[in-house]
Amino acid sequence: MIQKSLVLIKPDGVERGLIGEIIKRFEQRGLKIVGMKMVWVDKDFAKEHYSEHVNKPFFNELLTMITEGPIVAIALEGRNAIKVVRKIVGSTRPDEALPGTIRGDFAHSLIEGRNLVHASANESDAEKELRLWFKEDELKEYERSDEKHVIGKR
Ligand code: IDP
Ligand code: MG
Repeated sequence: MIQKSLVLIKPDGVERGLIGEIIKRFEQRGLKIVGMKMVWVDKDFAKEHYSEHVNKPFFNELLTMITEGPIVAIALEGRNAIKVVRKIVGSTRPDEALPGTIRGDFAHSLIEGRNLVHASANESDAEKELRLWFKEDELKEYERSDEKHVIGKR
């Protein structure tokens, strides 16, 4: 199934100069970038994005972390993109993330919720999150020249 997923390079990823390194990993895997922008969100927007965590003890810390600097928001498309993207990102806790994953290669602890990236967890989250972060005309349709090999027939 061809899916779209939302990835956010969180403020720690941007401030550490890892934008290119992170995007490269999705791009080289054959995932197509269909939307991308840099945004600095406020707490109200962050509350909406992380509404599922409103009752968690780390919610306030999470809001502070995600609003402390600019974020790169990326919409990715590919076959089973939601699962594939989560695999590339790795486990939530960097101390559990496997080497070879983004969190496993560039972090080792979850200080103040820092783990470099966000990735949609499932189809309904992906739909909701893409609607929140991107206007319809900010998502583009085009063909990558390697689609025959990395995606196959739709
Ligand atoms: P995910 O980003 O891997 O989907 P979630 O469980 O949805 O992980 O948590 C959302 C975000 O909240 C995490 O990426 C991380 O930034 C932060 N977070 C999760 N658990 C904790 C915690 O125990 N302490 C502080 N921050 C946390
Ligand atoms: Mg999550």
